[in-house]
Amino acid sequence: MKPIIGVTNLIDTAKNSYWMLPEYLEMIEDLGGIPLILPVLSDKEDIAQILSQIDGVLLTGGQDIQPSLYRELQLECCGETSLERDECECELIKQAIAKDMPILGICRGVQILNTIHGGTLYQDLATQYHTYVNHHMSAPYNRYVHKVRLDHYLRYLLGEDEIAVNSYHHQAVKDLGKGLEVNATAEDDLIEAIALPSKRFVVGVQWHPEFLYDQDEANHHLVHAFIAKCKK
Ligand SMILES: [Mn+2]
Repeated sequence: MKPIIGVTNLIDTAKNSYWMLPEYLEMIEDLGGIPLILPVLSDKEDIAQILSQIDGVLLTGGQDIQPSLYRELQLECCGETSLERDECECELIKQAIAKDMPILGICRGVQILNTIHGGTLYQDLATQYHTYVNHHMSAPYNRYVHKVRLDHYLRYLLGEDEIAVNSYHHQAVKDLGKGLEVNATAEDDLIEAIALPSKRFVVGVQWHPEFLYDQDEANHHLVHAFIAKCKK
């Protein structure tokens, strides 16, 4: 049986609609899982029941995290937020971690994993983190724009000290949350991946493996390892 991977829904507030980027789903299908787009739920017991039907969680990109969740006021430079999505994902992640379910967070996914553990975010790199590194590339996204140095679990998993990645984010981890380890840093020392070492597989990456896995061994291996951990 293939593992079923719950994929957090994308929300278009302006159009009042839910949507999905096919690359996330294709990546899971190509690497041995069955993707299932998760509804945006608010009831804790409903979330528990949904989690009992899936084997892993993929946290997708999207809106900025509401800064009040990391004890900051929302600055002008912060982008659009979705409290509906934040609240659902916080509960979903807490419950998934409690049952040691594998989680892979991408982009916003690494940011919410850090927030849940008490960490903070840069609300906008352009104004708060002056750097020569391009973290906000334009399409196509299957190109490499900066390198990351790997550490701890990711270095062990990928067997590399350094890999090249794409980069499309205007926010990033600032102060690391409790219990987390930094697993990758960019050339400008920005945190690019985190993991929760006390669990089987809770990893968040700031880059976008869904645009790289089919051309790049490291990202292929990362996502394949996540899906393999989701098998019962
Ligand atoms: Mn980056």
